[in-house]
Amino acid sequence: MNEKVNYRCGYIGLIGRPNVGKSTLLNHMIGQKISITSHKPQTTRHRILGIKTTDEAQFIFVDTPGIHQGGKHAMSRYLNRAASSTLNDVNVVIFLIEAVSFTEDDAKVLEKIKTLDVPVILAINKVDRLMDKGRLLPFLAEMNQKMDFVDVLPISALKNVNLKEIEQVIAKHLPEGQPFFDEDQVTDRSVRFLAAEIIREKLTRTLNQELPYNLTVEIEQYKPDNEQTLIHAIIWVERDNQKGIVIGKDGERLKEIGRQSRIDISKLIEHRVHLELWVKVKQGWSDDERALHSLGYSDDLKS
Ligand SMILES: Nc1nc2c(ncn2[C@@H]2O[C@H](COP(=O)(O)OP(=O)(O)OP(=O)(O)O)[C@@H](O)[C@H]2O)c(=O)[nH]1
Ligand SMILES: [Mg+2]
Repeated sequence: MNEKVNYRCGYIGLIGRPNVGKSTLLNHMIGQKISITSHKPQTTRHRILGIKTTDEAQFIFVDTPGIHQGGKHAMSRYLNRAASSTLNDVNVVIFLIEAVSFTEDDAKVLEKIKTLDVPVILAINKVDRLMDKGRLLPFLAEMNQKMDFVDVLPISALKNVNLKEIEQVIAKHLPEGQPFFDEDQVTDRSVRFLAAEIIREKLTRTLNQELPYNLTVEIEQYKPDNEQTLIHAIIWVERDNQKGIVIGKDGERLKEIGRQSRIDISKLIEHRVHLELWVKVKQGWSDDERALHSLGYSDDLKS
């Protein structure tokens, strides 16, 4: 491969409290759905890379779980750890907050960011929801006092506002270097991992309140052949009554979750999918370090 002149390449950490729109931003920067999203906090559970390659630079975005307070629970600790450890491995940080509020959780995240020695861009997301645009200017001024950000940009990840601009700002701060990944590679994760995440997204969006936090998805079998890809997935819940809720009356809810998942997985792998879902109970899995590990919640970056 020819050496590219003046090329830039580096890692950009998307950091912020739960639900500010980190995964939405990753997907919209890449122009492809890689990381799952929902209106519930703590949707993202793993670090995941989204890679965008242009003629000038390769942007390697690192989506992270939302950093939050508390965290005695094993899953909660795992999420904070996964996000915080990312901070040490990136060249640029995008600190996401929402227009126009700065919460206690945001302050906690800022504390962590302040200890770093990398350029930090503050992105004030969801400006599309802001009815009174006049509130933005004083908020920007207030945020500018918090830290010496290399730039502060109001954005809407969902409506693609200022995303080109933020890309230009990031590019200026990436180190010079050759691309790490092939130009057509968009993520570091396997399709098997992405399939499990798609199923978890449908569950998270469908089920109410606490239930999404009590479940995880494990792909037991993933077998592509000429006709179709056969996927067997287990949805692990914590209690018997949760199993009933996921399955729904006459199995209708599970059927619908399966239908939506199959469509999205099929689109992703561009192949017909035969999907079978099983719901099983593993008591207390989310507060048990060993169970977490065996279900793929370990601190390394394997997919
Ligand atoms: N109106 C509006 N909604 C947005 C915007 N960006 C994200 N959202 C919504 O905010 C919710 C949370 O988005 P996510 O991208 O899942 O947030 P996250 O920061 O990744 O959350 P965790 O993974 O839980 O930490 C979803 O319902 C998104 O559709 C935006 O620019 N405008
Ligand atoms: Mg997320």
